[in-house]
Amino acid sequence: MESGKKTHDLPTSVQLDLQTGVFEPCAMHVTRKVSDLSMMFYDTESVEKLVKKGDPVVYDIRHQNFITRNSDMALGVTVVQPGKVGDEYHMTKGHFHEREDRPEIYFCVQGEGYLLMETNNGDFKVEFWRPGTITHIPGNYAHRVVNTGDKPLYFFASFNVSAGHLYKPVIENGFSKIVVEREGETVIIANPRRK
Ligand code: S6P
Ligand code: ZN
Repeated sequence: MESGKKTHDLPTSVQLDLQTGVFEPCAMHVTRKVSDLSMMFYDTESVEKLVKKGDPVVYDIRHQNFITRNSDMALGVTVVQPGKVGDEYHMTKGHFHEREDRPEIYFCVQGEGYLLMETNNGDFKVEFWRPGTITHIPGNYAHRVVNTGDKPLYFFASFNVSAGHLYKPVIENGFSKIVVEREGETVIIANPRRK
């Protein structure tokens, strides 16, 4: 995720399109498809089918770092497309920060869904998200966003680059709960991948 090494000692702005979640200038843009999240969704058969059928986009991330001589703020905007893999809603990979003293602010701009958060000793928290919900995520909570709506969900993130991203524990264990559609209802259930 490292990008934008040059310094920003003078004030700098980017311009966000509030409808689409695209901002410019932008140093880093990554698209994650179903195949990039193959270890995240519990229904591996549905993952395989979707990958064969064209590997749809799950979300786009845009990051811009603002490195100065003595600080390292960054912003990210993530647009999660509506959709499901099997009965599990589209979601971000989710990660811990490498540094527990580096929290993050998330701001839901469009769409609706859930923010899942969990510590490495299993303290699980969930926030229902709608436009305007702003959440402070303490540095020791892994965080994942789930889009349960029928439109793109996008959110703004503010964090320090030095926070780092730790994906391995989430790849190996997932979150303790997942968000699925059952009998037409959105429900949060225990993750079947966890023993
Ligand atoms: C960075 C911040 C977000 C995510 C982005 C994608 O600390 O939490 O910008 O990078 O939402 O999620 P993930 O889990 O694929 O990095
Ligand atoms: Zn983060």
